[in-house]
Amino acid sequence: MGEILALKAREILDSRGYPTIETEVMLESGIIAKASVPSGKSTGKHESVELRDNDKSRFNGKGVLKAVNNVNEIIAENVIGLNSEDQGSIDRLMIDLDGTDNKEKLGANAILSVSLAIARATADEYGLPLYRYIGGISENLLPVPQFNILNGGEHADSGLNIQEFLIMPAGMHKFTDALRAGSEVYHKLAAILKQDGFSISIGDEGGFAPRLKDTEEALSYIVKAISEAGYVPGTDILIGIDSAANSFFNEKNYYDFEGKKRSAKEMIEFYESIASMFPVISIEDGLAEEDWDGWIELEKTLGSSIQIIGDDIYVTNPNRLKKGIELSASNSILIKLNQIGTLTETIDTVNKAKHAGFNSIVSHRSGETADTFISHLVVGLGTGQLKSGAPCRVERLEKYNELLRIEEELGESARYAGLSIFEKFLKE
Ligand code: 2PG
Ligand code: MG
Repeated sequence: MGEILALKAREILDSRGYPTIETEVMLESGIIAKASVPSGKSTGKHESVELRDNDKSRFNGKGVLKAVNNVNEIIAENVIGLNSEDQGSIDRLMIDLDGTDNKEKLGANAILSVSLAIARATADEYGLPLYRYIGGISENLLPVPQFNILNGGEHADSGLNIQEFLIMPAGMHKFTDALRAGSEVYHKLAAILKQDGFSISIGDEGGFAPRLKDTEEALSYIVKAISEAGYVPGTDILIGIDSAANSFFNEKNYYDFEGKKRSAKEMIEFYESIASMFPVISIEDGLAEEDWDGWIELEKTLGSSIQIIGDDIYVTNPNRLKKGIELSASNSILIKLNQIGTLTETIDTVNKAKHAGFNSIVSHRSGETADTFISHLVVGLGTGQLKSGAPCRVERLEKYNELLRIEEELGESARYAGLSIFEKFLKE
């Protein structure tokens, strides 16, 4: 039962048209499952290494044939014959085979593609949906989606410093209704922007990328779109941002934000002011990845009423999260499988976060494939929030559509995380 017979990796293209890796695993029973890995653009310095060929004659250096080869030769040789149910020991074996702290030898992309394909094959072997295999019989929590409807930063040429403007239909009663609300607001926003003469071309994650003046103007448009779509901002639909502040943090230690040089303190004051004007309840990467003192201050100032999410600062790494917990540097963490590189380590990080009372937000990357692993992961781990871009572009929608299927399958037992996930921030 569950013996791994073969591994086969290949190079495919992601949503930006750049190479990434897909791996197929075959079990003795004849079950074949595959998984592919996404790729970030605004990456954290401490992420595990995405191994690229750097051979300028192919895909301008972005090929992943070395990673493919590492699966087909090195990993296959060591994993074939093992029992696929032993996820933890197989992941550990790959970490040891790599032997580096950041998976730079085999590539986190190579390792993760195997880790995820093995989990998926094992779920199939048991005849279980993947979320059920990951989470067991008690996990039935559908996440609040974070829809990125306006794109800026490194994901678009809108000129906006903030990378992502997110709407979160937490006030709905079902995931299905949340997806509908997201779509309705998204299309309403398109209509309003168009009417005001702005472009409705889209960025990497499917959100619009109009040349708006600044954060305040962007948030005003979003609030207007929510209301005009028939929803109540701050009650039905909450707002979040991902500043991805590394992208405007200057090596001279200041934030080059909206035409002004700002200290961490001034950035925090800025966040306070937008949170007082708009129903902003979630701020991701408000400060840069190494600005620990700034983060501590941010959490101290806003952490009781705002979900303060660390992405680039933690890179889904249990050790960096441990430091964040000890220092009280935030109250939440973004979870990206490919930042750390195995399913086991990702689950470990989520468990540590849960234990510390942190919210965990499972996330896509800006370069995606059609793989829906994260939809199953978020239900399996019951974290209650998923960020997967706009309700547009099929690589984003596949994640949301898979959640519709899961909600349907769970039937009466499905629960929607809804406002409960934000309760601790709302009661202030
Ligand atoms: C982020 C992500 C996903 P990227 O910063 O949260 O939205 O972007 O994948 O480019 O790191
Ligand atoms: Mg981010």
